[in-house]
Amino acid sequence: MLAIGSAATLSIENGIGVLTLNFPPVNALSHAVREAIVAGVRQANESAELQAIVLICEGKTFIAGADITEFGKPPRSPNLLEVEEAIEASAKPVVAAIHGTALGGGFEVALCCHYRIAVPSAKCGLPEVHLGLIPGAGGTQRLPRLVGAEMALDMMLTGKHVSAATLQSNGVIDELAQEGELRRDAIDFATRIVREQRPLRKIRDLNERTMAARDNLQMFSAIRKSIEKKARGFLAPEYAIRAVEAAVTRSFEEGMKVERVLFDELMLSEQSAAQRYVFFAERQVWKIPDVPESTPTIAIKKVGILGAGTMGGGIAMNFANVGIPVTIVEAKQDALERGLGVIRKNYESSAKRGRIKVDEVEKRMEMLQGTLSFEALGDCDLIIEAVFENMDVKKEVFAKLDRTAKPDAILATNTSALDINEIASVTQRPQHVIGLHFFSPANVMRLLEVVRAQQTSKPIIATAMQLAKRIGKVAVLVGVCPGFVGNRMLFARQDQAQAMLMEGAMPWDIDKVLYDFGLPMGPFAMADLAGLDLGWRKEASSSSTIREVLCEMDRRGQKSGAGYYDYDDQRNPKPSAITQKIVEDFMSKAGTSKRSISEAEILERCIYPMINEGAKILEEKIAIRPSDIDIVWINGYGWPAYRGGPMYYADKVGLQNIVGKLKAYGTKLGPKFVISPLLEKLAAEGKTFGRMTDDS
Ligand code: 3H9
Repeated sequence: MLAIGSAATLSIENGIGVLTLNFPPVNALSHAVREAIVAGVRQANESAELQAIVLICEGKTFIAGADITEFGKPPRSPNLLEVEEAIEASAKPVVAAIHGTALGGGFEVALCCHYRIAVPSAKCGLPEVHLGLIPGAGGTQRLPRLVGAEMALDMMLTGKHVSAATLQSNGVIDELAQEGELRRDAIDFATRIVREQRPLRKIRDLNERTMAARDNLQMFSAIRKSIEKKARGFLAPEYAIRAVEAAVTRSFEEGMKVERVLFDELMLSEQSAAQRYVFFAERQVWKIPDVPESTPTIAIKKVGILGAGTMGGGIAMNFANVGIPVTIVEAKQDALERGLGVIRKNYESSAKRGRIKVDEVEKRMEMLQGTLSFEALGDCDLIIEAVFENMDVKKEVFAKLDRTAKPDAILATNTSALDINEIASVTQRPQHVIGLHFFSPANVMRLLEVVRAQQTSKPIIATAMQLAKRIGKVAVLVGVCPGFVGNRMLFARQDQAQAMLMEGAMPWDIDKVLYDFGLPMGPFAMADLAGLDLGWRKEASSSSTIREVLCEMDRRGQKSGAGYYDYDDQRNPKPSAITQKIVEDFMSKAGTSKRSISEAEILERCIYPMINEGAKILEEKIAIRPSDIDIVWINGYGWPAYRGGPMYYADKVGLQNIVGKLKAYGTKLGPKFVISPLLEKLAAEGKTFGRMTDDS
């Protein structure tokens, strides 16, 4: 066996050269890996003993893409295109042997090999879109030549990982290997290729599918239309479409040039920089300084959920989806049946849309056991309460849980704002109490705020984080304060949105600015969606706020056909003359006069107080790091990933500018508004949140 640089070895078996990359953690195409591939292919070609080459990887995966940490640094030769040229031009057939995931540049390298073999569990994908990029090493030109423009674009626009079986049926994977026997089967396959004198198959030369697509160019406008809503504001999806259009309408060489120009432009864009930041931020959240990876965890074999309402039901689905049995406890039979009925309907509609297999509906329902008996929670390892959001109710439930649950069970609350220390205080085991704040709809939203109370033990935190990963959530560990991270910042924004109503901005003026900024909706549309009557009681209502008046008029939001907005049958919102009149009446009662508020002011007064609150959250150590706050906002509130999250955005605007504006808005921000000392300090020292820990 021959060492090829620091990242690979070349060994010879039965006349086949096995070039094995070994570059943990994911065999990314760093400089060392690129060099090793070029050198390995050259040496194999020079050796008279060898007749074919197998490119295979050690560790958990085939090449997972270009090395993202190298982006933005000066380029070093050989670049990826040179690596691919070396493979494609090899006089001896090169076989990619794939396990784990071949992603981005890794998949593109595989597409330059003459043949591909994969184990059944392997997956391939082009996830560059999540980094604000398009495939930049020929993926946009080669894949359409193999699978057609439509499927190729589907992979590029979704970034999804496609199974080896599907790819085999589409001609991307030539052979499936036996699981666990990839090396043996790849050598075998290469030997057959040599024996049968198969040609050096180059995907770049296959033009049949792209030529055929020339008769169907309207496909591209249909694809553009289909992604309009999801891709709003993002550059990369449109660029991917343009690159594939070039694959269809131009020669391979010209298409490659188009891809390069588009890729380079995106690489230099602010969007990609932000999305690359998000990539690493999403991986940081799992790292908790005082809870190391070695912390022992508790096995969660059964989960109990208290409450079968919207939240409880949605939470239960997360566990059923991964095969963890769930006991759902309700107080009344009809509520229980209603809750289970909603879950079944959700699964059935997923099956109808092809998101899950039809037989999965029953399999998942079988994981859920509904009961009226509180005692049935006695054998659960984790119990999550999702009952009415009221401290007295929660305390009563926790005292009862403490008596019922087994001694080492985790007791979790799904409260979105209440003091978990107070809830924990009624139990004999506060170290086992934790917050698991799911976001609605709980079976869909990726975010989970894991709330650490004063006495929550480290194994309980480690277990919660591990479980979150298992159910596919992005978990962010936060501390106890009203609203935790996400809602606390949301409250700061709502304060200003309400204040601006009283100065003359209408709900739709404010919402439009935030929508145009890239958020899925503004505060008033969001309130209408959630229901204005959340926490409202008719008996206690005294027409003292705009919201109360709206509820008193049965304008309770989307569900009642009207709220801040008027809604048609399709729930499309329209500015409402009634709401406008209510707002104006409130203004005249308060003696305030209407002024024109610029879009810039609306944006700054909505976003900068959130950033200020984020800074206070860091000061109080409620969040571990600024990027954790960004992940909360991206995954829980739809903050556009291409703007990197509120704290990242703050750094781009400049903290001095933000503090300056907050000071200039002065009393308009309200008498209780206080600028965070941390924000002021960082601004005064010319620092950023991103480098806060390095510098301050
Ligand atoms: C591209 O290829 C562009 C080309 O088209 C054109 C170029 C010219 N680079 O996710 P994990 C690190 S763009 C550097 O926790 P998992 C990651 O930060 C690229 N580092 O593991 C983490 O580090 P740490 C297209 C990378 O098992 C560690 O590896 N490719 C890269 O849950 C473990 O990662 C992608 O976008 C990378 N490419 O998931 C694929 N990838 O331990 C991105 C990972 O210090 N990667 N790291 O926190 C993934 O999707 C997942 O990492 C993968 C494994 C599915 C592979």
